[in-house]
Amino acid sequence: MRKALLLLAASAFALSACGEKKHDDGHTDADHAAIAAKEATGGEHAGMDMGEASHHHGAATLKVAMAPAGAFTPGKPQSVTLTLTDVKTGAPIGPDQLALAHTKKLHLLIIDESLTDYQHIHPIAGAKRGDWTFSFTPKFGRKYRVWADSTRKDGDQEYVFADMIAGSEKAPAPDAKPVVTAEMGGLKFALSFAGPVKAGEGVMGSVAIVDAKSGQPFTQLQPIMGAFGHVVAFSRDWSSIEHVHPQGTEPKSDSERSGPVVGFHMEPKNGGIMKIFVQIMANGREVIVPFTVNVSA
Ligand SMILES: [Cu+2]
Repeated sequence: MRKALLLLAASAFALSACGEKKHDDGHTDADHAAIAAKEATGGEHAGMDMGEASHHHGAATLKVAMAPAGAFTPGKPQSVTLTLTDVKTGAPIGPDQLALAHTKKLHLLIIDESLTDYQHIHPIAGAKRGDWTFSFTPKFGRKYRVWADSTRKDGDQEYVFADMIAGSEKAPAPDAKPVVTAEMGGLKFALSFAGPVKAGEGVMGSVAIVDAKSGQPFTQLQPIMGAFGHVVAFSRDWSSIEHVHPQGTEPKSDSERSGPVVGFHMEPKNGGIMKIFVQIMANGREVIVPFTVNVSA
């Protein structure tokens, strides 16, 4: 029951040139492994202080820290080692101690301070227990927050974060202009809610998808990470990630298709601007659609 309610979120590379990225399977692990392997041989540790103390979301039992192999350059991949430990004992946490959630053991939801450069990455467990590696390409030379989403085999789903400094640039405030429609990857998306979007109140949201050319409802959504759509939301103060629960049945096989609506349920914690990212797979392409809504206090 719990598993069906696990949030999973949008995918990586929200702001690559056209806001979408072609994937064969929706994951970038192979890329990460290749880059990590390459950099492991020639990379120098710049000794930069990138990680910050983890903060806990609810009763978190995990702690993350980030150690990039060197300084970040916007637009260039950098290898990062994430350390996952038990917050009380400091013991390293490896993949055998984590449960699969949406086909992965560890999901990273990464967002810059302006809440525009959203990336969803799956790190690879390293040789040393507790080490996980991934490649990160910041769009901006500024501060990012890395939310690690995992579920201990003997525990509940947890989000813990650490910040990653990709440069000294100051981030602008998140754009407050509401955005509820988008056109990407040959599809048009329209976000709506069944009621008012208020802090502390649950609400059903849905994203209706039509073919951009024909205007016909799009019913060929492909499974991605064990669902037909993943939604993640961040509040303006950068302090929280919202638990968003997908609605509808999950695919049993890769050949299943769905559409034209991706439904979800959420309960915003804070009033103000909220950025919502919806990830879908269509025509073999992964698309991340950004929306902006105003949450009343
Ligand atoms: Cu993930």
